[in-house]
Amino acid sequence: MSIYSTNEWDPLKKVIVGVPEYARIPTMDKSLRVVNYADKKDISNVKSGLYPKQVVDESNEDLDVFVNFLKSEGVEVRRPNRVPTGYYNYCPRDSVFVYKNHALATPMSLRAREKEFINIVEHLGNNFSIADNYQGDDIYNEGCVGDLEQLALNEIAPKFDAANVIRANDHLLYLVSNSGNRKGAEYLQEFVGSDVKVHTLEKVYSYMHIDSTVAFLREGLLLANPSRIKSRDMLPAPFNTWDIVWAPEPVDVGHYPGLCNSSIWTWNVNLFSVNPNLVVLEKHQEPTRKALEAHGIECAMLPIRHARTLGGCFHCCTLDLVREVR
Ligand code: ABU
Repeated sequence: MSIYSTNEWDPLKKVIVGVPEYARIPTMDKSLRVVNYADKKDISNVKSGLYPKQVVDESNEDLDVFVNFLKSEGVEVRRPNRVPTGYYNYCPRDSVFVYKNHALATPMSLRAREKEFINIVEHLGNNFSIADNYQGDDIYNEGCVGDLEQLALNEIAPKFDAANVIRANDHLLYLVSNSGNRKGAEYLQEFVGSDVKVHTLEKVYSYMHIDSTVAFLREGLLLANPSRIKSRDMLPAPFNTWDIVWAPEPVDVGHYPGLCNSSIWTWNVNLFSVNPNLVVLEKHQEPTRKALEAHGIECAMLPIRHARTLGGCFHCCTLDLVREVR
């Protein structure tokens, strides 16, 4: 089977691990302005262009350690093409949604990322489709700049990054935020069909992606970011009856000066499950390790120095292709 995965925790058999070469911050356009920088009134000091060589070299060192660990666990590892691209090939999670044996290149929120899937497509099997991606400028809401109550994407067409979604078999959790609108959730619901339910999480975190807010650890157990999920009632059913590990404050390992693409919660909530009893966690996150071990989850503590610089820890920089069929 070339791809098959329906949740975030079944035993991992095959995965794509991102690459840092040619990672860049694109030149400012309307999409980047509202999706990535809605919180900044003044963007005159936002850099664009390639990330520094030090970031690329150190990320390669760390990802090599991660890849070797996965291989030692019997996982087949694939990598994106190491070629120039509009944004990067570091987070394959963001561009392609895998469910059962289907892969969908989602209608990504940033223009510079619309074609990113091309650099992993050879690993996605035959059941691969590309969502129509609306091109009009009127999808972007400039009113969101400086106003967290407004989101970056107008509801005139589906737009979402694949990392706005996490999977729990017949139930998917979709974050409505700057990188995914409600129309995107409706599109996803049609894509997965009526046997599966797409639940939306709203007014929780307006910035990017769900995987620093909630992580599914196994059936009935999730890790939640207490700075965003203030009580279990904020989660839709069935997740509001699951056991919850409240993520401890992360240990902030910092970022490259002037380059930071994610919140501190990337360090711990953005972990990656190898199986229901083993996750990969950033090596300084001892408080989170203790919290997970209390639930019988072992943690492989690995380095990933530029998780905040590049905007992704172990969940973001992977895309699970095959998890063992239950
Ligand atoms: N790409 C996930 C980053 C989310 C965050 O900033 O918390």
